[in-house]
Amino acid sequence: MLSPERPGLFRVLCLFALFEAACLLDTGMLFPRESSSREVKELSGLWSFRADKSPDRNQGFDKAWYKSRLRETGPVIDMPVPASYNDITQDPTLRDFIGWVWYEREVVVPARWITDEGTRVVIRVGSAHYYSIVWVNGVKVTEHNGGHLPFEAEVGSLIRKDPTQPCRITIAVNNTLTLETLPPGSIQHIDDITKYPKGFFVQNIYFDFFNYAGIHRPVLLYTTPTTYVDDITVVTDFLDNTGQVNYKVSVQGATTARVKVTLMDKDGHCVASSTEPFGVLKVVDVNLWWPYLMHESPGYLYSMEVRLMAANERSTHEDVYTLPVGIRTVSVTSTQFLINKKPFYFHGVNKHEDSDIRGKGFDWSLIVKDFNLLKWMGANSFRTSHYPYAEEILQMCDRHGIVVIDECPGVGIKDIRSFRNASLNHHLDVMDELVRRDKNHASVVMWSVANEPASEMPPAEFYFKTLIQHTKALDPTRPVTYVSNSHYARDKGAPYVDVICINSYFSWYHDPGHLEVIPLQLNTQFENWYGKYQKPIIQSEYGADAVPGLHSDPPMMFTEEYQKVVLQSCHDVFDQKRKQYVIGELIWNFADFMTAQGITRVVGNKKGVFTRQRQPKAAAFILKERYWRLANETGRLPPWTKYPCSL
Ligand code: BDP
Repeated sequence: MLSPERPGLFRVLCLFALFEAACLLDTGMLFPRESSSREVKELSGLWSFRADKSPDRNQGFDKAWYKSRLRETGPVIDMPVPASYNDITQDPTLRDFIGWVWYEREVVVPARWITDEGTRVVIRVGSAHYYSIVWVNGVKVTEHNGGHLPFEAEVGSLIRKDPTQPCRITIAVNNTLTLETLPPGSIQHIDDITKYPKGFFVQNIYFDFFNYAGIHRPVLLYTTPTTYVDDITVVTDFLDNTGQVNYKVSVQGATTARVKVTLMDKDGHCVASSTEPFGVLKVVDVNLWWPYLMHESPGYLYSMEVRLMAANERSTHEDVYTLPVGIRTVSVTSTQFLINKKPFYFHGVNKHEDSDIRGKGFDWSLIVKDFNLLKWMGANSFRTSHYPYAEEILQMCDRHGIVVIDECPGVGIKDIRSFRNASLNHHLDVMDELVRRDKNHASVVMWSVANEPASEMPPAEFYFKTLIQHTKALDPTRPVTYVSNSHYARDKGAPYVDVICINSYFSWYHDPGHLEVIPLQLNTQFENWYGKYQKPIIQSEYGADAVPGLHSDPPMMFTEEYQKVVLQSCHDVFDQKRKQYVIGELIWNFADFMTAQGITRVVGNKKGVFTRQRQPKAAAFILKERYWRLANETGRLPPWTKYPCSL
């Protein structure tokens, strides 16, 4: 458990542990940023595309499609990157495709990248779902197991081999989920030819969102010098008015290099500096990073410029990387969640990366719209249900002060075979990748290792104990949780989490239509969990489906009125319990989203308070009123934000 009591010693220990943990990972995964020493070339746009519809989905490998231009090995179509491929065409077999798809793009690389041997050229894929293999000019450069997280490879030597040729990038992506993937799934072949066509198979999944696939986030080429800043780790603290930035810079490509670290405020003034690769920067009269609606200037970020100088016999290289840094602390007691030593109440949402046509494809317009809606409704937080979101989204959270519970793709761990070592090892690797990617975001205040696993099964105890301890060793500065919907007394992982997160759907999946049971059942739920574990509780999901435009009074399920009353009945109980140990409420869901087809889903899950096109349902106004009231009660707001109607 994180303790606020002995912050000084505790923080120093944490810092060393975090640096040790960072060393266990091979390399860093800094977000690619341009600087005087680094260039970035975005490869977003149209790529050539083909799904391998051969019966075993292996034709692409048998015929080595990566060796020549994709259009020379068969027909191709245009495919936007980033985007899920599923909803781009009118072809139902592509929407529901399972197996390998192939992407290809030729890139003209600046001549200097080729001629200058002192330049490292890296290809980086923001994420592709699920398993990816990357070739450059027919040579395999990397493969990656898992969606939602970035991967990269150095390609300089390959593009230098024949500078007269454009650089041809081929990426094969396979969306098949097995008992050992995260999320898990299983492939079921059905051989009964009296009922199913020959070769019929389905992908079974145990989670409630469409298994969108393809290259979901931007693909980039970027450069660094050959001696470069590979990773930076920061852990922040403060005492009275003085902020502390504990940092460590990892360098690759040289055994000796000089480092200059400069911390600048918003106006570009230097507030602290050092010439050591690790140490503590002290900031007098610190501007802390505060959540949205908790302070008049939320999301304050300093800039930490790391300048690296390395010399060899012939020349001097300089690498410059600038990291945004928010100075804040996070801690947990048995009844509170503290940010900067002050109680923080999560009034926010669960989201999905999901929209029409793009599926899970990265889209700035959608991201900015969603942030505007979050701020409009007075939400101060969200959970990245049920997988890590794009880094650009976390950067927005840092800047706007939106607090994040960062969840890994451990959703739908229901089959007992998914608790075996192979699954656990992969889950540990994914946590390594997630913490490595997101450790420096001020907005990220807690890790969630899973959503609604079968945590009552006997092997769940060892599984979650190992996973949570591993995550705490990776990052001792943040609390760790997983989201439960199992019975409080039988939940095997709860003793190991710092915060209890519970999902429940009273008068929906249980006692449908009986709104009157909500107060009693929700109250009992809280008392049971707190009584057994004495840990703070977040209602991490609650809600009801509403088909927009469906109305009834008295309220009936699936109408906007019913959704409203479910929310209001829960809010009454939250208001009693937040005076005790309930530290947050996150609505399920921010917006309607696509799911697999099934008899309980009407073209997707309709529990959004906004439609999939981001228009408000009646429930959005209920939440807006409530969240602004909570903010006015618990936060320190500037006059212009006091009344939402003035926005
Ligand atoms: C919860 C799941 C979430 C679902 C939601 C629902 O965590 O992924 O979409 O139920 O059924 O149990 O709407």
